[in-house]
Amino acid sequence: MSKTKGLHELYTENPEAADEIVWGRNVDKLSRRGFVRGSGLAAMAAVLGASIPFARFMPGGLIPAALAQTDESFAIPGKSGLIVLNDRPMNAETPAHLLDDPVTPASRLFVRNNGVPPSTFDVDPFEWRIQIEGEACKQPKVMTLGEIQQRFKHRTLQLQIECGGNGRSEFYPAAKGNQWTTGAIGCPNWTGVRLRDVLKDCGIGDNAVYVAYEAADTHLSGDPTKQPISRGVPLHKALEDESMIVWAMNGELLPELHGFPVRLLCAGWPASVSGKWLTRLLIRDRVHDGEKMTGQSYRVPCKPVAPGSEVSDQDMCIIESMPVKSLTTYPKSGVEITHGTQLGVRGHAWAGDAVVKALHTSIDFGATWQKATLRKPANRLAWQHWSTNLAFPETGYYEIWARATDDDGRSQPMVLPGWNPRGYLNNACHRIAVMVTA
Ligand SMILES: Nc1nc2c(c(=O)[nH]1)N[C@H]1C(S)=C(S)[C@@H](COP(=O)(O)O)O[C@H]1N2
Ligand SMILES: [Mo]
Repeated sequence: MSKTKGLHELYTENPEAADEIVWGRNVDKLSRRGFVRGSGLAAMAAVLGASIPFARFMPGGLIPAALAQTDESFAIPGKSGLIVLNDRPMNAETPAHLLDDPVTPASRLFVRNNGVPPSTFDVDPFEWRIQIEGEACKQPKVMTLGEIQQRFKHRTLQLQIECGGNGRSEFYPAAKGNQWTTGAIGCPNWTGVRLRDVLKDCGIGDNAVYVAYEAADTHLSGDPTKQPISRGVPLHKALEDESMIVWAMNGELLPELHGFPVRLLCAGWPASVSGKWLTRLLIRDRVHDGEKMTGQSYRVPCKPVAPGSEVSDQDMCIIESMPVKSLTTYPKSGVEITHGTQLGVRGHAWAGDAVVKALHTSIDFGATWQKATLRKPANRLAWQHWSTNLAFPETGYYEIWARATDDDGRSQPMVLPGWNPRGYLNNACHRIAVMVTA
């Protein structure tokens, strides 16, 4: 498995050629319908160490999940088992099987920084100041976090947070940016106050359109006139019950990496709208134009485009709700079971602003699907837990595919959704490998 990275590159460049190179160049490696056949199939089975009972349904150009996942981990203070994708800025994701907890512990929440985090470990949280102003703010104010905590009602909600680029690594042609696989998602409990309560206290003008944040982190270049990121949401999203200013995660003060002493949380949208180390809130009379709001950042083509297309800035639209998605968090991909035993399988599903209505699994590469048990969310915008028991007809290599459907009838694509230049919104079915032995 030391060649795993090479395998990804190979498949990203040209999945069909990769099948030929990896599984054998000659013979009928692919049938006309694009399934792996003949000596190619034999080579794949040899590497996996088992036959593949549902090979007839297995699409070509697909790295078996058993080979697609690595286990490298690096040490980040307060984290365990995360995979580091970049160390400046710090970006680290969580392997799927480490996201098994119903409520994500701080030690297993992914980290995404765009700049250099401020050093906040010795600040007094009560004295931290947030400026509230902007063209559409009637009474601009400066409030300390202490004041906010005293004046407004506290609430605790479980809210999902997912990077807009989660899943980017699978797009072809490849998109630049952190090569997230599936681990830039988590769903901790957050404690704070409603963003709405604070905004209303400062007077929301009739001309208000957008609410934006600025923060205390600094630009990678060291240039003090540049901000690493400053994004926002339309007024209606900012005013939702679940949009919060938070200072605690899972009952403890926010970890430094996650925005200590205070951050925004607007769940269900790309997590880039949830500003960490919050210093300023702007009630704006126009769509916010801060760093990473404009150009191609956190935007997708307004109309679908062919893979690899160049899209001009004016044809790119800001991403709002994240799409329906799910993960299998137990068992870990690569699990071995003996033939005849049932396998208990579970995970989470979420759907941006929507609710997940059904979760199906398949053990035959998507030819047939079985309905799993799906629980209601702890509250709106929390992920939902699903579970099921699966039986396997004979020994061999299987993949479990999980597919969620939201209350609008939209479901996850089996392989890849619409290509876009920056590689956002990949909500393809998560796949795990299972080996059934005699
Ligand atoms: N101030 C600030 N806020 C930020 C960021 C940042 O770099 N600086 N990154 C954003 C992005 S792109 C994501 S995905 C989330 C990640 O949150 P986490 O690191 O707490 O998991 O924070 C968002 N808020
Ligand atoms: Mo992100």
